[in-house]
Formats: sequence, structure tokens, C-alpha cells
Amino acid sequence: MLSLGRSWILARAVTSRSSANRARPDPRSNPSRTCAGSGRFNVPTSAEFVARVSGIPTMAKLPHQETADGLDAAFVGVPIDTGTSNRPGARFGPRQIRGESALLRPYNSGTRAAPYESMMVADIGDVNVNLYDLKDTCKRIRAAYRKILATGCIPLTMGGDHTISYPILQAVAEKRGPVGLVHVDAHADTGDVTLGEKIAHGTPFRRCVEEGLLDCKRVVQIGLRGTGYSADAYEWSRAQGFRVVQVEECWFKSLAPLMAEVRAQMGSGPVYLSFDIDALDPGFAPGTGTPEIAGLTPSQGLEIIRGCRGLNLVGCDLVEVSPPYDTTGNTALAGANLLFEMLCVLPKIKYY
Ligand SMILES: [Mn+2]
Repeated sequence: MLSLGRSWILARAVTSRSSANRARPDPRSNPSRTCAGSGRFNVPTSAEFVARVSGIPTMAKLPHQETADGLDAAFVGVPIDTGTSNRPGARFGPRQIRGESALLRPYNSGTRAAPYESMMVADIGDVNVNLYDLKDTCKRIRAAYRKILATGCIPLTMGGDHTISYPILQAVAEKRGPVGLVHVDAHADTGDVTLGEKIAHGTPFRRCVEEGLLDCKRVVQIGLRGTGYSADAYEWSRAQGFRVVQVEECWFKSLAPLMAEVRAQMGSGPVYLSFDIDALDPGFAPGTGTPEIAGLTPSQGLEIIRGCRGLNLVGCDLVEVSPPYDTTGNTALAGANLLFEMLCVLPKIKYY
């Protein structure tokens, strides 16, 4: 028994030592020919050397660590759907995004970004949510993000329904003051009360405005569409000073010119990026809670995120992936790629 205990302790010691040296990549997964400048940063396990389908599924096959300490950016899951008004299932979003993210490779061929050569990135697991109490969950999220942000790390969040952006932005604004917001969505999510409740996935940005978390002149909502509760469903957004870009303004065209205007609107102040997967057309992303026809294409989604390069991004989320409504996994795969693209536009990223 004693010797068993002793070997367990030794094994733990070896594990801790290798954890402390996490910056030193596994040579099998990080050949110098593919990762110039390697050695200082976490590098995902490469499918060139380790089978893609093997291992514990972390986001992008990055190492997992418990806290954000020492990280420049962290992927973090918030697995809830208790704020959902229609189809549930987004609680499974982080898990399926991680699974599908095994297909991601370390470089961005489109933009030539090399995110793992200039930033320390890891998957720090999920917020310990309360599936039976949404208000308590919001408190838990806010507390978790306070800790993450206190380390100087930029969180890249995997939702979870859109309710989560509210407590995340509470923590962000507590540190940074009111922030700009690039909000990509089929819906404005500015409702006041739903079934008598203030906290739900259709209300986060109303709560954010009420609490002064947003710099309202530096808010843009892109891709809004669908039937509404009044003829001008976005009147409240415009009245706050938000720029509203309805989907009709996006159809059949590149969004690169729009994003040049958005960059000018955002200026150099802190900006949060919130991307609801239902902004994409349900033909591309059917696995979501409140789908609306005639949405954005995946390439427009990439243009929006790539158009955020140069902004002072202080946090990003990708929400509302609901795996039960897309058994192909393609919605989660889209989500994983959009999250990788978000990583690729963070301020310290190196480009070739
Ligand atoms: Mn939303």
C-alpha cells in the first residue's frame, strides 16, 4: 500500500513538473519545420504525428490547465441552455465544439496568422454552472470571468446559450469600463422581460445597457432578421446609439467594406466580440436554438471576424451551438473554426 502510494506521489510529481514546463512542446507534435519560434508557447498536438481522433478532446487539441494563470488567451466553456426560449441543447455546445475542433490545424492559411507563435493559449475547461438556477449560474460565470480577467488573459468562450454574454460582460466592464461590442446574431437580444424573467437568452444586451457595461456608440449588431414583436424590432437598439445592420444589407455581398466602417466606429478602445451561431444561415448551421432563414454565409462570418483584426479585443464568445439539432456536427465544426478565427485576430497575434 505504501509503495503504491509512493509511486502515485512520484507520478504526480512527474506530472506537475511536465505541467510547469508546458511551454516546452512535445517534439512529436512540434517539429521546427512547421513551428518556427517554437519552445515558448503551447502548441496543439499535431495530427501529423498523433492521430487526430486520439486523446482527451480539448479545444483545438491544446493543453488543458485549471486556471488562466500564465495565459495570453484561454478557451473556456459555459455549458448552459437554461436561458433558451425554444429548442434546448446548447449545454452540449462546448463539448461538441471541442470534439469537432480536432480538425483544426495550427496556422490560418487564409490570413497567414500563426496564433501559437506569439501567444500562450490553453483550454481551461468549463465554468461550473448550476443547471437548475439561471441567476446563480450568472453569478458563477461572473466570478469565474473575474478570475480569468485578473490574470490578463483574453477569454474565448464556447457557449452555451446567449444569456452568458451578460455576466461575462459584467466582469469585462468591471475591469475595462464600458466596452465596444461587435454583436453578430440573427436577433438583437435586447428584450426586456420574457415570461416575467429579466434573465434569458433574448435579454442580455438590454441588461448590459442598463448596467452601463457598453459604450453604446461603439456597438454594432450584424445579421439581424426574422419576424418581430413589432414592425421595427430594432428601434430600441438604434435609440441607444447602436449601429444595426439588418441581414438584408448583408445579402449577396462581401462584408469587408462594412468591417472597415466598424473598425472606424470601434476606434482604439476595448471591444468585445459576441458571435451567435444563428447569425449564419440555418442551411449552414442548423444546430441552434432559434434558427432564422436567409442568414449569413460562413464566408461572411469569416469576413466579419477577420475584419476585427486591429481592434483592441478584450474577449470573444461563440454561442448557441445546439448539437442535438445537427447530428452531422457541422454546426459545431463551424463554431470551432469561428473561434479559431477569433484567436487569430487577437491583438498580439503574429502574421507571416
Ligand atoms: Mn443571440
